[in-house]
Amino acid sequence: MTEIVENRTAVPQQPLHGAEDVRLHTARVVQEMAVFDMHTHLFPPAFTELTRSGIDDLLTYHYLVAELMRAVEMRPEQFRRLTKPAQADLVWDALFVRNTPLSEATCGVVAVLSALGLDPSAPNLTEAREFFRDVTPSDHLARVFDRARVGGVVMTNDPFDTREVRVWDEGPELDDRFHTALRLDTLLNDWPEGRKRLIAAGYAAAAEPDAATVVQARRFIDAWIARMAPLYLAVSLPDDFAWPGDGPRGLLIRDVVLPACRDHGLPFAMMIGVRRAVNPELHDAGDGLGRADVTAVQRMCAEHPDNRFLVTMLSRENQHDLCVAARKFSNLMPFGCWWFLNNPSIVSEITRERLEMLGTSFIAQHSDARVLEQLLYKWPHARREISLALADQYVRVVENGRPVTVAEIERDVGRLLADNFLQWTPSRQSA
Ligand code: HDL
Ligand code: ZN
Repeated sequence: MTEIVENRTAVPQQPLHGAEDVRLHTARVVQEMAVFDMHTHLFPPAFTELTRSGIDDLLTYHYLVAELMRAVEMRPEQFRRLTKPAQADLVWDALFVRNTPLSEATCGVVAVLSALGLDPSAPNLTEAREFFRDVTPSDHLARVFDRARVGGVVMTNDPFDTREVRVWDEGPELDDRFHTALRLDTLLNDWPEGRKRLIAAGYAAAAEPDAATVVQARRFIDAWIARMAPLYLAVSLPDDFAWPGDGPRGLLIRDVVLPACRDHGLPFAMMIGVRRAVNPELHDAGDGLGRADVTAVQRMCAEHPDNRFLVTMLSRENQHDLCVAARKFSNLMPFGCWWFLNNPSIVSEITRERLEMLGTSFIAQHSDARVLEQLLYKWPHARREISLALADQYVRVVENGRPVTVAEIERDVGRLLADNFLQWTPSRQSA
């Protein structure tokens, strides 16, 4: 990853005085910059049943399932009883043939098919299925990463997911483009289940976490850090998340997770504002959001100055709050336009207010991709909005009387799309 950071310094200084030049070079640099995608649900082929790729996975993405349920007379349970190809055929017909693919998720699939040279106006999936049947997984993966200009991705690794544990038990062949993140939702948000899993894994745990449980939970986390060398520890948190928090979650974060992060030099990523299972019938597609209380983030940053916090919030109404909180705490790094915010209109708004309040000290985006080929739309769509927002800000600087150089644009874009995250990871910390 270092080579991605060092290449930028080779570019000669070219003071840009005119708005048109600034816009041209900003667009070029943003398009060409290799990104480090710091939150995804992607896995390399070695993770077998966890990997998602191809037209059937693209079309059964839970974003599209939610949209399908609005377009057809069908209960989610009926849909789930269909085979995956049958589900994909139904989604294609309902959302792409009998409706115009106007939503971000459907328009994204159109972009993916076009990027792969497939017909996004096809009446069925025959052509797409033939294409994906003939690809060589490793070549295809390399081609997608290269075309999306993704230098590396961070997975979401759940030590409470039996499929994931099985892969690690088999000693998977790792791929240096895929990095790990230790996801702790079950431990922190569902203590009865987390306790059960800790005990099943050989770690004693009391019904209400006590001092002995804290030691065991820390042993569990240390063991997984040793096993997967994560770049950060992560948790998604509900919109009513409070800090200091009572109950198991507050105690485990304070006495287990934050000390572990400090001892291992790892950031703690909090993804705040999700309201799980708003419509349980929709399964993965059934989650919603709520406006969260950003003072919880402020208190954590204030109480734990030696911890570094990566934070993304799910409510559009929390974005300005998060920018202001980041101005108060240098150990707080806002990241991404998460989930329901990953739409061009909102990515534009969030990026602009972040530039105005934080300069380049934030992580502009993560893809959250679950299916490999989604990189071919999530990043182009984000790059476009980031580029337009950044160019407008540079034009303001130039119109106020200070030229910008190409080297500065490259440095700034590198920070927003890769370096602000990489500088927080252990390897960079030790460098
Ligand atoms: O909790 C998360 O990491 C979220 O990103 C969920 O996985 C969500 O379902 C999602 O895919 N959002 O894009
Ligand atoms: Zn995610």
